[in-house]
Amino acid sequence: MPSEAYDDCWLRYEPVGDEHHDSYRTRCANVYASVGSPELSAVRDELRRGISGLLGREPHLWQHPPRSAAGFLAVGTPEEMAMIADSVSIDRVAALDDGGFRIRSVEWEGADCVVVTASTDRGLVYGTFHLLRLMTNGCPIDDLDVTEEPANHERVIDHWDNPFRRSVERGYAGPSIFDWERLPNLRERYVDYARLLASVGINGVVFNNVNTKIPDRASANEFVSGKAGWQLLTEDGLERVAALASVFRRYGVRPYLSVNYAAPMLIDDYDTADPLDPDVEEWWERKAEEVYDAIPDFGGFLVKADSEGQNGPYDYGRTHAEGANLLARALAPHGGRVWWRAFVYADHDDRAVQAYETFEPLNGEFHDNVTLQVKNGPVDFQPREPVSTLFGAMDETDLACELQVTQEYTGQGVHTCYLVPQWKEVLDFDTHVGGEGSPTKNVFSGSEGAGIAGVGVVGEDPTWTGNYLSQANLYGFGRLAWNPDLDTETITDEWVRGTFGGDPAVVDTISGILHDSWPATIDYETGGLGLIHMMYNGEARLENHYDPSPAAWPGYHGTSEDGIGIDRTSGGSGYVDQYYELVAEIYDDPETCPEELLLFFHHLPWEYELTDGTTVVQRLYDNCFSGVEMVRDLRERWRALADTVDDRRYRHVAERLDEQVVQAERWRDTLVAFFYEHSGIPDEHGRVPLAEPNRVVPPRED
Ligand code: GCV
Repeated sequence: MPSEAYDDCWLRYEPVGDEHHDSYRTRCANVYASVGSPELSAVRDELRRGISGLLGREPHLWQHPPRSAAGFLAVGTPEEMAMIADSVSIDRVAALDDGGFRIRSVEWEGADCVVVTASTDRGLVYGTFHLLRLMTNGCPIDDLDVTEEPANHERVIDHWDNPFRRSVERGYAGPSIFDWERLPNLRERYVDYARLLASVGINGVVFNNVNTKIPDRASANEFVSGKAGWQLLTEDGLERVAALASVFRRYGVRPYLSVNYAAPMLIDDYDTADPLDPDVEEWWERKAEEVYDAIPDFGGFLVKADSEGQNGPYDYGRTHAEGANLLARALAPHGGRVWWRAFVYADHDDRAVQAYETFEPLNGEFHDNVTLQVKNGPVDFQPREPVSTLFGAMDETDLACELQVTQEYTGQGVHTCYLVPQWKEVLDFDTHVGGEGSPTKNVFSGSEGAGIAGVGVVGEDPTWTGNYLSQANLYGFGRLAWNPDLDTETITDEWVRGTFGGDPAVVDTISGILHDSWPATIDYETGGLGLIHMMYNGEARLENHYDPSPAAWPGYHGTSEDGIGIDRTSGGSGYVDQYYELVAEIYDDPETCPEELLLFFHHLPWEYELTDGTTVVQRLYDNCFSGVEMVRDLRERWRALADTVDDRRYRHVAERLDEQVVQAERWRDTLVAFFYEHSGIPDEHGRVPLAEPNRVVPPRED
């Protein structure tokens, strides 16, 4: 454990086995690495740490090729290191995208070497982490010929951390790791966080919550008073941001801030923040200059506008494009970008239709340095939703896909719920924009201003994520943002080996647990047919999104005596028509709509027959029961690791799985009682209690 007693996650660098030890030692015990930039000092630090751990001996670091050694590792650009220019095609390296790298095993003047090269220093950071990952995973390195480039230009983590108060909205791993009171004093933990992010290719971090103004509602983890997010835009705030940025810069991670749309009023007492007001325009221009004077590599602003109580252009009767373009103009001279969130909804009967109705008419109206950031589904990070219709609708706008790494609706810091399979489903979904074979991932890869954003998960907890197994979600998010074509099995295997070592029984068991955890959660939290928001909401203080309470949100799942589900067909809310025609046709008909989304798109009678003849209500019962069985099984599988996983992590996960079983049973019992009460149809297998009140289940007090 590092000095501050928190986990190393997947960067444990445990000693490698005998199989590759000699070859790793020949090629990596001596390191000839370029010096100069902050990134290069990070490379050298990581090699020291990684190779010491893997080979049990600190490497020799050289500033010239170590001619006496039988082999060595060379890290640098061809321009700076002649030995590298001799070993790789310079043109090929020069053609790599920012962040891309090449790794080659070569013989140089009789020595067995590995070369890690790139056209940028950031690429050298990624290449170094990649090589260390290969060694961690026990891959041979005598014949390497790897070329990698990130598929997505921007790969950003959005913290919902409330500065100064150090609370984290929807965070389940303790207080924020960012200690703004003490900044510009730095902590070792910032370095280790930057290492974790860079090791999986993340290149941007938004330090503060999109809710920059504390909403009137005071929900569970955000009611401490104090300075607010917008105060980071002051001189004092920027000094602190600049200090934090200096750590992340070493790892190629650019800093961003969430800003409040009414910042001119909040900070400088302006009486308007109207995007068409020249004084407001000038204020933002000045502010952008101040920001870039303090932080030259600043990435840009993230904005939640006109949503859930945050200020926005609607306050002045302006559109979202007018609103975003104001900030874009201010940032453009500095190379900055506005990330404008599409999470806007109000009182529409069907919230799912609203983002499209708001933003599709603005397609083509945003400036080039605006990215529209769209949540993966049309509602809000539910265990399963269809893919947002906006991904098929904004061909003249740079888009980013927002995924939620923190498990707001999927069991928070307690439940094991591995989200990589969910994200793969989103990324591989065929939007049919431009014909068949147009997966979502193509919509935001390739273009300079597009990318992937993940809502952050880490906190001050020693585990970082509140549950050791949830670390896999942060890892998987980064790996998928880098390369959405990676398959789930590869990502899982890498994470387990880096985190728990290469014992085949451990790798198989933990990979299997992760693999089965998302389907289990869907089953016990929703019944598996596309229902959403079955959890507790209630009064704001208790809006915990954790406990089951289907009666609390009737409008979201359409439960009635005659059936269940929401009619979003052409004849219903019309949401389905926002998809491309071929997709719309499939979802519009209950006979062709995939079963897992059936009740998201259709309100169906309880006894509607599914393809295999089972009725809707019976399938809901069955899925709720099988979800719990699966969680029990996950717990048994974990228990089999009692003697192989270290005690601390074994007990931590075992306790959470015990609690997950209890919670899954609560979910099951609440949901099946609710289905029974409204349908009046008993479970064929007699498992559902026959009389339960229709009630809002209050959250547990503990
Ligand atoms: C940051 C949901 C969450 C809120 C979050 C919001 C958003 O409503 O419950 O906590 O606010 O999404 O994404 O802006």
